[in-house]
Parts: sequence; structure tokens; C-alpha cells
Amino acid sequence: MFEYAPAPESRDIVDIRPSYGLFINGEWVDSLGDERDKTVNPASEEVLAEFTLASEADVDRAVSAARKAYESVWGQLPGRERAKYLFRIARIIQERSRELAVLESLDNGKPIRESRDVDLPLVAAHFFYYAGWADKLEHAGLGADPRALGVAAQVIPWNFPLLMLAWKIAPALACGNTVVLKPAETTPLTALAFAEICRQADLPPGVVNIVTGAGATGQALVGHPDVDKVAFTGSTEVGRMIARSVAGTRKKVTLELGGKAANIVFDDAALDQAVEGIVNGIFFNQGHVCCAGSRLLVQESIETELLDALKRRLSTLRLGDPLDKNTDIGAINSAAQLAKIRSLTEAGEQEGAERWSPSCPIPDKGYWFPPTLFTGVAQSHRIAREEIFGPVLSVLTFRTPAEAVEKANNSPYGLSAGVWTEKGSRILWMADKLRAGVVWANTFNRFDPTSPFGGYKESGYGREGGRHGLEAYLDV
Ligand code: TXE
Repeated sequence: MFEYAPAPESRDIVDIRPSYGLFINGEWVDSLGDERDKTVNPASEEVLAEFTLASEADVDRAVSAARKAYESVWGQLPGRERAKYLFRIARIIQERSRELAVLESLDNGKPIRESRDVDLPLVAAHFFYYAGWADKLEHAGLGADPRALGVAAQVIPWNFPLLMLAWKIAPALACGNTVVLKPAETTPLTALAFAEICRQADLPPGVVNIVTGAGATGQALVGHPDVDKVAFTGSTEVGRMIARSVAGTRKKVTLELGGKAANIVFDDAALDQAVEGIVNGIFFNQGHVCCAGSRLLVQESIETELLDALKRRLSTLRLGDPLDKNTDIGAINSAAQLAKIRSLTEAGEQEGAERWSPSCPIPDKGYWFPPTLFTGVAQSHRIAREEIFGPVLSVLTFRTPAEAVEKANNSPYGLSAGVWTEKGSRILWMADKLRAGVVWANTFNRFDPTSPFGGYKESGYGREGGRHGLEAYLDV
């Protein structure tokens, strides 16, 4: 029988410079300091490029450029003019999406099918969506004349580098703010490519500034006295530090932090569909997803049947070269993240849970972790409570809907949840009871720019996406 085996995506279509400066005031500039780092391809450990660790003085230059652009240009432009730039950026992203998808997969390790078919279309969709709002802000439900906040400091993580950039930059610019954005230190390349897209779109200088660096650069940016707004996506620990550091300042803040979502399967669910949803829920992007369905809550009566089907499905997943279009599971983003996954899975075994993985050849070079299931998990186990942020699923059981709700809500986090049942009334009941910012019904990890996203409890505060996402960047 003929088997379709598409050729791997070619890395030759991307143009990576050996070394990058900072993008400040519409120009590439050298750092005022001399600290640099390298970003590697996590699937091969090959160095992709050198980039700048921006100093406090660099951050200061970037914030000044953003302030000047806000006061002299962007803050003065009517919404319909801002919209034109955002539409232009959206179109350029669409035109360059194949190249950007390859760049993302190289720097991040995610399968090309995901960067090409999920990340990039959503990135463009976010810019289109918020472009549409730019001249309609008086209809945002925030009063007749909502105003931009000013300069936004935005710090993003490495799991969806370009998508998180879009979630941050598109609404900020639509509302009339200017931005200084810091990408994560393991995935700076698509943000640096985005700087070029701003030039291609003739965006006025200083409206978007990109400063690369690690935690120290992020801290300098968030702590800069001339910043009006801080938007952060990352770990709960750093989120807490940021919340403390901006307390008592004029800065507004939105935080999108970790999660430990329950994916809840009832005995009347369409099982094949649920199995696909469980796989997508936790193995999409190697589980490097804040809203990943990392706790499977399965109704006791179907536990054996569901786990058998799930194991059969996991045995078909292909782990390997992220640029291969057949790959389901790519590389873990960094050695540090791999170490964290290993340490938590070891804790799972020590605490008495049973570990299972399909037989799965692991490449010699790079950072890899096989899809992993833990059964016999108790709610007190660390693998049931802490965010692993890897391809690891902890399975718990329940008997009644009330018990499912109790277990799902028994978490310091509250970002998302999934419910699998054919009963509509039960979906509504569960959605009402679950303490999570997003509840998916008979699907999982489904994103849309029109829909607000964000957490309850320690998963953070504020919403991104949809009309609610405008509130984070406007004053009434
Ligand atoms: O996060 P950090 P890390 C979780 C996930 C993961 C863990 C650690 O569980 O295993 O966090 O990941 C910048 N001031 N999430 O260490 O450090 C940093 O440079 C200002 C969930 O990568 O929070 C990067 O740009 N900024 C999460 C960004 O913060 C600072 C996504 C995130 O890095 C800073 C990522 C400081 N003091 C990790 N220190 C999600 N919600 O999706 C670091 N940064």
C-alpha cells in the first residue's frame, strides 16, 4: 500500500544571522554592555546564533524610544491608522509563515506540523483580530473614550515564542500603546525575525522594541520606572516576584502563569474522540503548554478500557526530528527543562505511582523525553500537584461528577479544564463548578483570538484574547 511520507521541511529557507543585536527605535543596535549568549537547536544541540543579553542601560534606551514613539506618533494616531499597520503585519506574517514556522521549530524543538498548522495561523489571526478592534475601541464596553496606558513592558516564555509575542503585541498596539518586549533566552529567534517584519511594515520607529536577554534583562524591564504596564507569561515563581515588585507603583500588571489542568472523561464519552483529546491535551508541544491537560481524571468504570486504548494510541506516536512532517513529539526545549521533567518523574516513582512509556527510540543528540503515563496517582503526589511542563500524564479516577469537580479543583492552579461527556446538561453543570479560566467540552487546547484566555487562583490574573484582552491595555 502507498504510504504518504512527505520530505522534511528544509532549514535552508530560513536566514539566521550568526549574531544579533537589539532592536531599538527601529534600528539594529549593539549593546552598551558586552554580555552575549547562544541559542541552540534543542533537537541537535547545534548553536543557531549568538544574541545579546541586554543591560540595564540597553533597557533604558528601549523604554525611552518606546516613550518617545508613544508621545510623538503612536499615541496620536487615530485607530484606523494603527489598524492599517496591524493588518500589514498580519499579512506579512501570512506571507512569511513557512519560513517563520521552520525558524520556530529550529529554535524551540516543536514539530513543524504544529508550528506550521497551529502557531503561525494563530499568530496571523491575532494580528488580524486586534487590527479590527483598533478603530472600534469605544465599543469595547469600557466607556466612550478609552485611552492607551503608554509604554508596555512585555516578558514572554519559550513554549510558544511567536504566538506569545502576538498575544502581547497585537492588543497593546491596537489600543495605542508602544512596547518593549523581551523574548525568552532559549527562543529569541522568531522575536528577532518579527523586528524585521516591523521594518517591512514601515511601523514607526520605537513603537515595537525587542530586547533579548535572560532574567536580569526581564527584571530591568519590569522594574523600569517609566513603564506603565507589565504583561508577563511564565513561571508562577517569577510572576509572584513581578507582582511584588510592581506593588505600589503606577504600573498595571497582567500575569499568565502555570497550570495543572484536569481533563475529565465520563463513562458516556465518545471514547475514540476522548483518546485523541487526551493525547492532544498533554502531548501537543511536548506538554510545554500552560493549559496542558496534565491530570487525566477518568471515571472508574471505564478506566481499564480507556487506558488500554490510550496506550495503543501512544504506541503510534513518532518522536524525532521537529522538521519532519511525520513527527508528533519534538524535542524538549532546553537541558534545564529536561532536568526538571526527569526530577519530577523520578519523584512520581518514588512516591509509588506506576510509570509507563511506549517503546520509543530516543535520538543520541538533543533533549528528549518519551510520552509517559503515570497510573495509581494520589492527589498528594507531586506529579498530581506540580506543573511538570513536559509529555507526562498523571491518571486519577473518580466515581461521581461531584468527586470529579472536587478533584479537578483541588489544585493551586486554575487555568483550564476539559470535560468529555455526551450529556449537554452535565457539561454546563461542570463548567459552572470548575474553577478554571477555560473549560473545553469534548475538545482540548482549542484557541481562538476572539476568546478570552487566563487563569483563576495561582494561574495569574487578567485576560488575553477577545474583547476582554483590550482591558489589559486601556484606561477608562
Ligand atoms: O520560566 P521563567 P522558565 C513554567 C513551567 C516551567 C517553569 C520554568 O513549569 O517548567 O515555569 O520555566 C523571564 N524578572 N512556565 O524558567 O523563568 C525569562 O527570561 C522578569 C510556564 O523558563 O518564568 C523568560 O523570558 N523576567 C509558563 C520568562 O521570564 C524574568 C511558560 C519566563 O521564564 C525573570 C514558561 C525576572 N526575575 C514556564 N526571571 C506558561 N505560563 O506558559 C526570568 N524572567
